[in-house]
Amino acid sequence: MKNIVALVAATALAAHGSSAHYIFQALAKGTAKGVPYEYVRRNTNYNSPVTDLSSPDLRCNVGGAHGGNTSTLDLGAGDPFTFTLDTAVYHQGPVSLYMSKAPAAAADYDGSGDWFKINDWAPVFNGGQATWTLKDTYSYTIPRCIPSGEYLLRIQSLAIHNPGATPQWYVGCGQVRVVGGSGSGSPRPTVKIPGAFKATDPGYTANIYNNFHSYTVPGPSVFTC
Ligand SMILES: [Cu+2]
Repeated sequence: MKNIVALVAATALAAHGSSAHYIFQALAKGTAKGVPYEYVRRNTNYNSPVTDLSSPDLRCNVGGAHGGNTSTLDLGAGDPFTFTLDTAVYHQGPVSLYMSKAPAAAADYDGSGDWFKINDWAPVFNGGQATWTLKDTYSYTIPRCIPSGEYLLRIQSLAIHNPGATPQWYVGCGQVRVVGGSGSGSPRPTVKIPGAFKATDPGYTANIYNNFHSYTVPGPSVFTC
């Protein structure tokens, strides 16, 4: 068993050094794949992860603090949307969706306000095996009850494939204008980013190769209408 664990770890390290990582590049309405960087802020760190839990880059990736050349996508409350990557996510770990309402235009917002979570793709445990949702597209819907307005719509892959090493965050932010929202209140619970994720979070320190039978995705609980 030890040898299998060592082999898995070595394979993960090899993959890490030799092949491309992945970038959340596109956002579109429905299940379309979208155009890279039309509605997703362009990052400047190629496909490298963010690893510093105290960095503002955790919000929208390196280079994603503002949306100068990024358009804002109109979505109705309740509409489906899809994020597409250049390469499918292949590091094990949860994928999560967050939103944060901009004070005015999404393009001008740095994401320093309140964030709420709208979905987790957590592992499914079956017969002692964990299955992660590792894909090149992630589709979900805008909650019907949130206030109309402009938001950052953030997707995150937390890579915990290499226990003992620093986990990696692959993140991207789309800019959306939500119309027809029925909610006038503020979705809860909210967190700040950075700040939402701690080095002591069980979902951050988990060893997915050793006695892995349950998992708690880092961050706040998922907001539902
Ligand atoms: Cu990697």
